[in-house]
Amino acid sequence: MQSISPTPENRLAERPLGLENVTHRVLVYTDLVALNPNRDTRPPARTLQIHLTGNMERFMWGFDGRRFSEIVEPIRFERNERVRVTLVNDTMMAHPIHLHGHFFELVNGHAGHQPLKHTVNVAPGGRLSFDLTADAPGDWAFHCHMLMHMHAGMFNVVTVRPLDAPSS
Ligand SMILES: [Cu+2]
Repeated sequence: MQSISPTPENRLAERPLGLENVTHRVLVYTDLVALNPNRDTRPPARTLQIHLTGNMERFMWGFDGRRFSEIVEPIRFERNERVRVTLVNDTMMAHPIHLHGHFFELVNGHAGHQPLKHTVNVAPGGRLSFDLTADAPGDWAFHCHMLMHMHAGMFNVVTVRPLDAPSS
């Protein structure tokens, strides 16, 4: 592991890299409030933690210490289950993590009006959570949107099953 962050922490209220010292106003994630109430009011039935990992020297990136070519299992969700997913960025780079097929709610302190996102930028040494209702059956890409990171391994498949259940 290269340049590992010792204690990832919630950095949603901090300005992103490069905008720390500008004089104009900078919106941060804790400023975002959904205009409409969140549709799924169920508390998460389970939690899932995923580490964003890398080796800057070898330019390898991945989830939980493995790049995609080494990952044997997709990330599985039961259809319509409600899960709180925590992303822990163990690296010293930002990773904009993107989930296809769904909008998730960023847990940013505005319960009931959590902002809907499909991509969230995880600050270096940052950790954050989103609440996901896995309401889109199928197989979906889940990856860093820095395409060089994706190609270097920070990618996995999200599988939502069953395919044929009636949606609730
Ligand atoms: Cu990345």
